[in-house]
Amino acid sequence: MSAITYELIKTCKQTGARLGKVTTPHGTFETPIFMPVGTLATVKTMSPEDLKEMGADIILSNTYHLWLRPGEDIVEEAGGLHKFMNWDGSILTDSGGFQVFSLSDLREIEESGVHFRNHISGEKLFLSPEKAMRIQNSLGSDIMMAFDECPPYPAEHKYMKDSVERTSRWAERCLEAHGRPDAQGLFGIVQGGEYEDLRRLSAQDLTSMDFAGYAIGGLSVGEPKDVMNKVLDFTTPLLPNDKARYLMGVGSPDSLIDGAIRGIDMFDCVLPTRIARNGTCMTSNGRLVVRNAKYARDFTPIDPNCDCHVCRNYTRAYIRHLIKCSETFGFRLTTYHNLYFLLKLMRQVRKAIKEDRLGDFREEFFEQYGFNKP
Ligand code: PRF
Ligand code: ZN
Repeated sequence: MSAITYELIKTCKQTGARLGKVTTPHGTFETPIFMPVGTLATVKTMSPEDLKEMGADIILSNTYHLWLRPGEDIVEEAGGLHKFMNWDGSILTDSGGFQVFSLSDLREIEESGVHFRNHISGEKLFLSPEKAMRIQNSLGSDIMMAFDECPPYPAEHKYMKDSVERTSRWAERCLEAHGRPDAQGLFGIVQGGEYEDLRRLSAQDLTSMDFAGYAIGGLSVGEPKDVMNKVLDFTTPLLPNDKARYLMGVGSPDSLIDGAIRGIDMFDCVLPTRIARNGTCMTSNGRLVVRNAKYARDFTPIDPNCDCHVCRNYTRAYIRHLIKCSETFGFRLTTYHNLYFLLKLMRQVRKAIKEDRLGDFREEFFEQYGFNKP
């Protein structure tokens, strides 16, 4: 019995989007779903109680960061990541592959793994498929990710082909090294950039191996939105219908809707939490930069159409004041609202799939958010 199961409940007659149910050792949730990012075993400024209250079922954390600080041995000694951070919902951990490539400038890829430098201390480090599995086994996440390479955009076809083939060999080694397959699920990651033949090759390689689910990596790395949508158009049909599909690092409202329409079930992104700490809010009428001077005397909520705790109790003027003064409570308020906004958007997407009207919902949402404006 796999640690992770996916059940397809229905597909939207208007768009083909999937409504599903994922079960992990820490619960069951409906998909499509958005996963808040808790890189260092905390979703910055949020308590696990906040996350529960806003309706989060699963959060993401990072192998790379927890390996460096505090060290996976300490997390394991605490009884695993769930106990360590007091979160009893589901947890997905990224493998460290992407973080090595995005955070470290000095790196050397070889068949065995990647040599690179610690982005804080400069110390020499080495990460491999086996090490990434061992660390994630110690963390005890519900869903672990295979150790992959995410090449930059654009990358030449030849480079991408070699990379995809190496990622497939690494994927096999990950399955081999996974120590707790009945307690933790392992997802494979399809790469291949914008090249259809390489996405096909990667998907064929990985779906011939027994992963608990499949991610699409290497997107949202600087390519235009229509390139991402085209890649999804030809990649998701290559993945099995009876396993979850996860689009890595994507979290803008338009991409969540357009990804769901293309058959994606799971998403994560630092966007809502990162822009929140910079004073930017997602609202039903588009982005609102609450730091702006024009909100100094605005005693209305961030989003009058939002029913979150923040919008029911605090004003733009107050939140602007806190953020201008770098008061941490201000970051907390904008973070809470932004996460609530995306989690609610996904609830609306699931409801629209149930009612076979996700296409109509997309039109209405885009119109109000301002995506349809020239
Ligand atoms: N691979 C891994 N993590 C990721 C990505 C990837 O390609 C991306 C790409 N957007 C985000 N996070 N392992
Ligand atoms: Zn709100």
